[in-house]
Amino acid sequence: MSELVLTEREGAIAVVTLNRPDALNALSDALMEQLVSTLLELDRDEEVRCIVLAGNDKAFAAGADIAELARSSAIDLYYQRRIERWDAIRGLWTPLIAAVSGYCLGGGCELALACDLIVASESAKFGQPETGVGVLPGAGGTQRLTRAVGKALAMDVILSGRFLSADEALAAGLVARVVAEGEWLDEAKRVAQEIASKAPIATRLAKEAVDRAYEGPLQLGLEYERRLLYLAFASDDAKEGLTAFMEKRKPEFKGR
Ligand code: DAK
Repeated sequence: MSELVLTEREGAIAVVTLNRPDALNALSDALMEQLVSTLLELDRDEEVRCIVLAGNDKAFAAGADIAELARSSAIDLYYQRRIERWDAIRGLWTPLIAAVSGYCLGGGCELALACDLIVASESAKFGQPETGVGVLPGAGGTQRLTRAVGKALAMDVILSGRFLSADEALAAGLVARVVAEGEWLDEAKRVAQEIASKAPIATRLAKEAVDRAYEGPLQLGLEYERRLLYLAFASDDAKEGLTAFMEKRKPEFKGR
Protein backbone atom coordinates (compact mmCIF):
# COMPACT_ATOMS: atom_id res chain seq x y z
CA MET A 1 0.00 0.00 0.00
CA SER A 2 1.51 3.39 -0.95
CA GLU A 3 2.02 5.85 1.83
CA LEU A 4 -0.79 8.33 1.43
CA VAL A 5 -0.13 9.63 4.91
CA LEU A 6 3.31 10.18 6.47
CA THR A 7 3.95 10.32 10.20
CA GLU A 8 6.85 11.87 12.10
CA ARG A 9 7.33 12.04 15.84
CA GLU A 10 9.06 15.03 17.43
CA GLY A 11 9.09 14.49 21.18
CA ALA A 12 5.56 14.82 22.51
CA ILE A 13 4.07 15.88 19.18
CA ALA A 14 3.34 13.98 15.98
CA VAL A 15 3.15 15.48 12.50
CA VAL A 16 0.86 13.67 10.08
CA THR A 17 1.26 14.75 6.46
CA LEU A 18 -1.23 14.09 3.67
CA ASN A 19 0.80 12.67 0.79
CA ARG A 20 -0.99 12.79 -2.57
CA PRO A 21 0.74 15.88 -3.96
CA ASP A 22 -0.07 15.04 -7.60
CA ALA A 23 -3.80 15.24 -6.85
CA LEU A 24 -3.55 18.22 -4.46
CA ASN A 25 -4.08 15.75 -1.60
CA ALA A 26 -7.59 14.86 -2.79
CA LEU A 27 -9.12 12.75 -0.03
CA SER A 28 -9.55 9.36 -1.65
CA ASP A 29 -11.12 6.51 0.25
CA ALA A 30 -7.70 4.89 0.73
CA LEU A 31 -6.19 8.14 1.99
CA MET A 32 -9.01 8.69 4.48
CA GLU A 33 -8.67 5.11 5.71
CA GLN A 34 -4.92 5.53 6.29
CA LEU A 35 -5.43 8.94 7.85
CA VAL A 36 -8.03 7.82 10.35
CA SER A 37 -6.18 4.65 11.36
CA THR A 38 -2.97 6.71 11.83
CA LEU A 39 -4.79 9.29 13.94
CA LEU A 40 -6.49 6.63 16.08
CA GLU A 41 -3.16 4.90 16.69
CA LEU A 42 -1.49 8.16 17.72
CA ASP A 43 -4.50 8.99 19.88
CA ARG A 44 -4.01 5.77 21.86
CA ASP A 45 -0.37 6.65 22.56
CA GLU A 46 -0.21 8.56 25.84
CA GLU A 47 3.20 9.98 24.93
CA VAL A 48 1.62 11.92 22.03
CA ARG A 49 0.21 15.13 23.47
CA CYS A 50 -0.66 17.01 20.28
CA ILE A 51 -0.96 16.15 16.58
CA VAL A 52 -0.32 18.45 13.64
CA LEU A 53 -2.16 17.52 10.44
CA ALA A 54 -0.44 19.07 7.42
CA GLY A 55 -0.59 19.19 3.66
CA ASN A 56 2.10 20.76 1.49
CA ASP A 57 2.82 24.32 0.29
CA LYS A 58 0.33 24.06 -2.61
CA ALA A 59 -2.55 22.27 -0.90
CA PHE A 60 -3.82 21.11 2.44
CA ALA A 61 -6.44 19.15 0.45
CA ALA A 62 -8.55 20.10 -2.57
CA GLY A 63 -11.55 18.07 -1.43
CA ALA A 64 -12.83 14.55 -1.77
CA ASP A 65 -11.44 12.65 -4.74
CA ILE A 66 -13.79 13.77 -7.53
CA ALA A 67 -12.89 10.86 -9.83
CA GLU A 68 -13.81 8.42 -7.09
CA LEU A 69 -17.03 10.28 -6.23
CA ALA A 70 -18.02 10.23 -9.90
CA ARG A 71 -17.80 6.41 -9.88
CA SER A 72 -19.86 6.03 -6.69
CA SER A 73 -23.60 5.76 -6.28
CA ALA A 74 -25.46 7.16 -3.28
CA ILE A 75 -26.03 3.60 -2.12
CA ASP A 76 -22.26 2.86 -2.35
CA LEU A 77 -21.51 5.86 -0.15
CA TYR A 78 -24.23 4.91 2.29
CA TYR A 79 -23.09 1.31 2.73
CA GLN A 80 -19.40 2.18 2.84
CA ARG A 81 -20.08 4.16 6.02
CA ARG A 82 -17.41 6.68 5.08
CA ILE A 83 -18.96 9.34 7.27
CA GLU A 84 -18.09 7.28 10.36
CA ARG A 85 -14.43 8.08 9.71
CA TRP A 86 -15.21 11.75 10.17
CA ASP A 87 -16.91 11.01 13.48
CA ALA A 88 -13.73 9.21 14.56
CA ILE A 89 -11.70 12.36 13.89
CA ARG A 90 -14.14 14.41 15.91
CA GLY A 91 -13.85 11.91 18.77
CA LEU A 92 -10.04 12.09 19.15
CA TRP A 93 -8.79 12.91 22.62
CA THR A 94 -5.49 14.36 21.44
CA PRO A 95 -5.59 18.00 20.32
CA LEU A 96 -5.35 18.19 16.54
CA ILE A 97 -4.00 21.24 14.70
CA ALA A 98 -4.59 21.71 10.97
CA ALA A 99 -1.53 23.31 9.35
CA VAL A 100 -2.89 24.80 6.13
CA SER A 101 -1.08 26.20 3.11
CA GLY A 102 -2.59 26.62 -0.36
CA TYR A 103 -5.92 25.03 -1.28
CA CYS A 104 -8.19 23.93 1.56
CA LEU A 105 -11.38 23.09 -0.29
CA GLY A 106 -14.51 20.97 0.00
CA GLY A 107 -13.79 17.89 2.11
CA GLY A 108 -10.33 19.41 2.76
CA CYS A 109 -11.92 22.44 4.39
CA GLU A 110 -14.25 20.13 6.32
CA LEU A 111 -11.23 18.17 7.51
CA ALA A 112 -9.54 21.37 8.72
CA LEU A 113 -12.81 22.39 10.41
CA ALA A 114 -12.93 19.02 12.18
CA CYS A 115 -9.52 19.77 13.73
CA ASP A 116 -9.34 21.74 16.98
CA LEU A 117 -7.67 24.78 15.47
CA ILE A 118 -6.21 25.95 12.20
CA VAL A 119 -2.82 27.58 11.65
CA ALA A 120 -2.66 28.98 8.12
CA SER A 121 -0.11 30.34 5.69
CA GLU A 122 -0.84 33.72 4.07
CA SER A 123 -1.31 31.71 0.85
CA ALA A 124 -4.14 29.56 2.20
CA LYS A 125 -7.46 29.53 0.33
CA PHE A 126 -10.55 28.16 2.02
CA GLY A 127 -13.67 27.15 0.13
CA GLN A 128 -16.63 24.81 -0.14
CA PRO A 129 -17.10 24.56 -3.91
CA GLU A 130 -19.14 21.34 -3.81
CA THR A 131 -22.24 22.82 -5.49
CA GLY A 132 -20.01 23.46 -8.50
CA VAL A 133 -19.73 19.70 -8.97
CA GLY A 134 -23.38 19.02 -8.14
CA VAL A 135 -23.15 18.00 -4.50
CA LEU A 136 -23.00 19.84 -1.19
CA PRO A 137 -20.68 19.81 1.81
CA GLY A 138 -21.49 16.49 3.47
CA ALA A 139 -18.80 16.01 6.11
CA GLY A 140 -19.93 18.79 8.43
CA GLY A 141 -19.21 21.84 6.28
CA THR A 142 -22.67 23.37 6.29
CA GLN A 143 -22.76 23.10 10.09
CA ARG A 144 -19.18 23.76 11.24
CA LEU A 145 -18.44 26.55 8.77
CA THR A 146 -21.69 28.28 9.71
CA ARG A 147 -20.90 28.04 13.42
CA ALA A 148 -17.35 29.28 12.81
CA VAL A 149 -18.06 32.26 10.56
CA GLY A 150 -21.81 32.95 10.84
CA LYS A 151 -24.65 32.54 8.38
CA ALA A 152 -23.91 35.39 5.96
CA LEU A 153 -20.36 34.39 5.13
CA ALA A 154 -21.10 30.65 5.22
CA MET A 155 -23.95 31.13 2.73
CA ASP A 156 -21.67 33.23 0.51
CA VAL A 157 -18.86 30.66 0.55
CA ILE A 158 -21.09 27.60 0.18
CA LEU A 159 -23.52 28.99 -2.40
CA SER A 160 -21.15 31.10 -4.54
CA GLY A 161 -18.15 28.78 -4.23
CA ARG A 162 -15.80 31.71 -3.67
CA PHE A 163 -12.56 31.11 -1.81
CA LEU A 164 -11.67 32.98 1.39
CA SER A 165 -8.14 34.30 1.72
CA ALA A 166 -6.21 33.53 4.89
CA ASP A 167 -6.76 37.06 6.18
CA GLU A 168 -10.51 36.86 5.55
CA ALA A 169 -10.59 33.48 7.29
CA LEU A 170 -8.72 34.95 10.26
CA ALA A 171 -11.06 37.94 10.49
CA ALA A 172 -14.09 35.62 10.29
CA GLY A 173 -12.86 33.32 13.08
CA LEU A 174 -12.23 30.29 10.88
CA VAL A 175 -8.50 30.17 11.58
CA ALA A 176 -6.57 30.89 14.77
CA ARG A 177 -3.28 32.21 13.36
CA VAL A 178 -1.96 33.33 9.97
CA VAL A 179 1.78 33.38 9.32
CA ALA A 180 4.06 34.21 6.39
CA GLU A 181 4.46 31.66 3.58
CA GLY A 182 7.17 29.20 4.55
CA GLU A 183 6.35 29.56 8.25
CA TRP A 184 3.08 27.65 8.48
CA LEU A 185 4.43 24.25 9.47
CA ASP A 186 6.99 25.56 11.96
CA GLU A 187 4.35 27.76 13.56
CA ALA A 188 1.90 24.84 13.81
CA LYS A 189 4.63 22.74 15.44
CA ARG A 190 5.41 25.57 17.87
CA VAL A 191 1.75 25.76 18.89
CA ALA A 192 1.67 21.96 19.22
CA GLN A 193 4.74 21.96 21.50
CA GLU A 194 3.12 24.66 23.61
CA ILE A 195 -0.08 22.60 23.95
CA ALA A 196 1.96 19.46 24.65
CA SER A 197 3.72 21.18 27.56
CA LYS A 198 0.46 21.67 29.47
CA ALA A 199 -1.27 19.24 31.84
CA PRO A 200 -2.60 16.45 29.57
CA ILE A 201 -5.80 15.61 31.42
CA ALA A 202 -6.80 19.26 31.86
CA THR A 203 -6.01 19.86 28.16
CA ARG A 204 -8.16 16.95 27.07
CA LEU A 205 -11.06 18.07 29.27
CA ALA A 206 -10.75 21.69 28.13
CA LYS A 207 -10.92 20.57 24.49
CA GLU A 208 -14.03 18.54 25.25
CA ALA A 209 -15.62 21.50 27.05
CA VAL A 210 -14.93 23.90 24.15
CA ASP A 211 -16.46 21.37 21.75
CA ARG A 212 -19.62 21.46 23.84
CA ALA A 213 -19.84 25.23 23.39
CA TYR A 214 -19.57 24.71 19.69
CA GLU A 215 -21.98 21.81 19.45
CA GLY A 216 -24.81 22.42 21.92
CA PRO A 217 -26.89 24.93 23.89
CA LEU A 218 -25.19 27.25 26.44
CA GLN A 219 -26.79 25.96 29.64
CA LEU A 220 -25.84 22.34 28.92
CA GLY A 221 -22.33 23.46 28.01
CA LEU A 222 -21.93 25.34 31.29
CA GLU A 223 -23.06 22.32 33.31
CA TYR A 224 -20.73 20.07 31.35
CA GLU A 225 -17.80 22.42 31.87
CA ARG A 226 -18.40 22.43 35.64
CA ARG A 227 -18.30 18.62 35.81
CA LEU A 228 -15.12 18.47 33.75
CA LEU A 229 -13.55 21.05 36.07
CA TYR A 230 -14.16 18.80 39.12
CA LEU A 231 -12.67 15.91 37.17
CA ALA A 232 -9.54 17.93 36.31
CA PHE A 233 -9.27 19.00 39.95
CA ALA A 234 -9.12 15.36 41.00
CA SER A 235 -5.97 14.74 38.90
CA ASP A 236 -2.43 14.62 40.34
CA ASP A 237 -1.46 17.10 37.65
CA ALA A 238 -3.80 19.73 39.10
CA LYS A 239 -2.12 19.38 42.51
CA GLU A 240 1.28 19.52 40.82
CA GLY A 241 0.38 22.55 38.66
CA LEU A 242 -1.07 24.56 41.55
CA THR A 243 1.75 23.62 43.95
CA ALA A 244 4.43 24.36 41.36
CA PHE A 245 2.99 27.84 40.89
CA MET A 246 3.09 28.49 44.64
CA GLU A 247 6.66 27.16 44.82
CA LYS A 248 7.68 29.30 41.83
CA ARG A 249 8.92 26.31 39.80
CA LYS A 250 8.00 24.66 36.50
CA PRO A 251 5.33 21.95 36.88
CA GLU A 252 6.12 18.35 35.98
CA PHE A 253 2.96 16.88 34.51
CA LYS A 254 2.54 13.11 34.38
CA GLY A 255 -0.86 12.75 32.74
CA ARG A 256 -2.30 11.31 35.94
N1 DAK B 1 -10.22 15.27 -6.73
C1 DAK B 1 -9.43 14.59 -7.58
N2 DAK B 1 -8.39 15.17 -8.22
C2 DAK B 1 -8.16 16.47 -7.99
C3 DAK B 1 -8.96 17.24 -7.11
C4 DAK B 1 -10.05 16.57 -6.46
N3 DAK B 1 -10.83 17.17 -5.55
N4 DAK B 1 -8.49 18.50 -7.09
C5 DAK B 1 -7.42 18.52 -7.92
N5 DAK B 1 -7.21 17.30 -8.46
C6 DAK B 1 -6.17 16.90 -9.41
C7 DAK B 1 -6.45 17.45 -10.81
O1 DAK B 1 -7.33 16.61 -11.49
C8 DAK B 1 -5.05 17.44 -11.39
O2 DAK B 1 -4.72 16.13 -11.76
P1 DAK B 1 -4.01 15.83 -13.20
O3 DAK B 1 -4.93 16.40 -14.20
O4 DAK B 1 -2.69 16.58 -13.10
O5 DAK B 1 -3.86 14.35 -13.22
C9 DAK B 1 -4.19 17.81 -10.19
O6 DAK B 1 -4.94 17.50 -9.03
C10 DAK B 1 -3.84 19.29 -10.14
O7 DAK B 1 -5.05 20.03 -10.22
P2 DAK B 1 -5.29 21.19 -11.29
O8 DAK B 1 -4.53 20.94 -12.55
O9 DAK B 1 -6.76 21.37 -11.38
O10 DAK B 1 -4.60 22.41 -10.53
P3 DAK B 1 -4.95 23.97 -10.64
O11 DAK B 1 -3.87 24.65 -9.86
O12 DAK B 1 -5.19 24.36 -12.06
O13 DAK B 1 -6.35 24.13 -9.88
C11 DAK B 1 -7.95 23.80 -8.07
C12 DAK B 1 -6.46 23.94 -8.51
C13 DAK B 1 -7.94 23.44 -6.57
C14 DAK B 1 -8.66 25.15 -8.24
C15 DAK B 1 -8.65 22.73 -8.91
O14 DAK B 1 -7.84 21.53 -8.89
C16 DAK B 1 -10.01 22.38 -8.41
O15 DAK B 1 -10.95 23.12 -8.62
N6 DAK B 1 -10.12 21.21 -7.75
C17 DAK B 1 -11.42 20.69 -7.28
C18 DAK B 1 -11.94 21.46 -6.06
C19 DAK B 1 -13.28 20.97 -5.63
O16 DAK B 1 -14.29 21.09 -6.33
N7 DAK B 1 -13.37 20.37 -4.43
C20 DAK B 1 -14.60 19.84 -3.88
C21 DAK B 1 -14.76 18.38 -4.26
S1 DAK B 1 -16.28 17.66 -3.69
C22 DAK B 1 -18.29 12.58 1.78
C23 DAK B 1 -17.53 13.50 2.48
C24 DAK B 1 -17.03 14.63 1.85
C25 DAK B 1 -17.29 14.85 0.51
C26 DAK B 1 -18.04 13.90 -0.19
C27 DAK B 1 -18.53 12.78 0.44
N8 DAK B 1 -18.80 11.41 2.46
C28 DAK B 1 -18.50 11.20 3.85
C29 DAK B 1 -19.56 10.44 1.77
C30 DAK B 1 -16.72 16.03 -0.12
C31 DAK B 1 -16.92 16.36 -1.41
C32 DAK B 1 -15.96 17.28 -2.06
O17 DAK B 1 -14.97 17.72 -1.50
